[in-house]
Amino acid sequence: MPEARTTRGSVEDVSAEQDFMNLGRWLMENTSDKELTVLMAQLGLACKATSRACAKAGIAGLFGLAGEVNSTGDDQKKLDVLSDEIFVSALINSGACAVLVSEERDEAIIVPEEKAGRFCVAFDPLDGSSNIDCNVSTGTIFAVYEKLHPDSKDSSEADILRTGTDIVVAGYCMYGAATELVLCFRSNDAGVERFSLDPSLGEFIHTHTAVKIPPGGGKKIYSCNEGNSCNWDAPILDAVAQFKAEGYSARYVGSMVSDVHRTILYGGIYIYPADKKSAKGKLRVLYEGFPMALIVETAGGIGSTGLFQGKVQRMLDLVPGSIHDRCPVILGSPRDVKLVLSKYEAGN
Ligand code: AHM
Ligand code: MG
Repeated sequence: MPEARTTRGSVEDVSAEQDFMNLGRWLMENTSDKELTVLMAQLGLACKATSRACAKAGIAGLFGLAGEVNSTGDDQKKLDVLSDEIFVSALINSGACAVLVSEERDEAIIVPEEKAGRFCVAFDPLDGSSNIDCNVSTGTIFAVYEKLHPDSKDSSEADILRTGTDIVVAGYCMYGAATELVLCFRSNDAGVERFSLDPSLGEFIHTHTAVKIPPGGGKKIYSCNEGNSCNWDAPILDAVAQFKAEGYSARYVGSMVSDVHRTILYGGIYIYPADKKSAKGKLRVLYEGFPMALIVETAGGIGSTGLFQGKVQRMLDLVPGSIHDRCPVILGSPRDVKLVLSKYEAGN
């Protein structure tokens, strides 16, 4: 008699290890907008290509300067330029984009009519450039908007110079020990979604849904470049002094994606304030401040500018004056952001 074969379970019993919820499948199940699905798939592809470029940079001779200066006056690295080209190509060829803003380009790209779609994307293709050459985590940050008049053939910077509350999808991809993509669809009830790149499959696999900052604020961590403290205003100095007095740990990678990712997962606060030298701070509104603020708010946190242009402001309510405009950034758990904001109130 042949041995009885193991009875297989039903389709529903297939374990998560065999049932891959990859990015493509997740998008198809979670948005009915085909054009947006194609766009997000192309963004995912560009993230994978950038991850690959970062991973093989040493071997391929991709460390070092490209010899140019970008839109905000920083020296461009070879990987800055390469990742910019990867994202621009993927997005234009998606057929879903009308306007593109990249940190690495002075001007917005208005996509030619024959390839244009309904969406506008602002992105920093490889944020944390100072960390590239020593193999410390970097990331991509992006914000997707729908055109003001989706049916119109005309597109301009005005389609993207809007408040952060108009963002349709915000996301970032971290090129760290693992490559992780984090997405936040404004209209999706699920909230902040995490995907990890499985290098052997070459696919982003969905790992966590509705990610939230730990209740109560999580670990006591403050994250800022304290080397700038001699130029900070009194409320930021007071708040950081209080964090230290209360036994907080300092953690600062110097890559916004890594520092914000840790803040969401562990708790605490990330600060890049305005200071005496930079009245608007360092970080860019459209492709650094806004997408991170939307993700942090959706995860239950707060994204503020602190005192900026005469008032304490919710970051997402800003209207950028130009595509590379900057703003101060104070984001993280309500416990810690409220402490900073209380210092501004006390100073009034
Ligand atoms: P970049 O876009 O030129 O890479 O600058 C943005 C980065 C952020 O990732 C990071 O939070 C910040 O700059 C670090 O700045 P600093 O080196 O002044 O601490
Ligand atoms: Mg950058």
